[in-house]
Amino acid sequence: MSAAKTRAQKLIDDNAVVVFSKSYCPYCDSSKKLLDGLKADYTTLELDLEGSFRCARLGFRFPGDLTPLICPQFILSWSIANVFCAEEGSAIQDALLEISGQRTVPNIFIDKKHIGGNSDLQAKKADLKDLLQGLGAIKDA
Ligand SMILES: N[C@@H](CCC(=O)N[C@@H](CS)C(=O)NCC(=O)O)C(=O)O
Repeated sequence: MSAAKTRAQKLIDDNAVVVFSKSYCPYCDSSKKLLDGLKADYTTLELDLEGSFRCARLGFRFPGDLTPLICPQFILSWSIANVFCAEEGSAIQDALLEISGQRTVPNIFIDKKHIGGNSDLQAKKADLKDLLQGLGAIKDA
């Protein structure tokens, strides 16, 4: 199993609710809004930010291609990080296709079961709170 597939599968296995997402994706936002509205305790992985480099000095996370503009002293580390990390997000997306048959985001799993994308989650709206409550995946008030 590839490292990306192992990572994706572990997230699915270890968390009641997982949303594989992209930070700019409006469908992902809708799904997260629905879950937030229910006070759901969920895990999200932003696939487009997986190739980024954490700028330790500033403590912020930037997309990899902006990092050298913001903290030039990290150019070398950035290059190395990109070599090792840039493909991670799309590798996870490929792995999700193998796991679920779906490549688009959001790609949502609840109780290790593949739910689908945003439209599939929205279609479950009426039953979602009960489902999450049963899994202990609602944050305490
Ligand atoms: N009908 C889907 C639409 C999802 C969709 O089109 N997502 C876009 C991102 S906003 C996507 O995954 N595009 C391909 C990609 O980013 O690789 C849903 O309800 O989730």
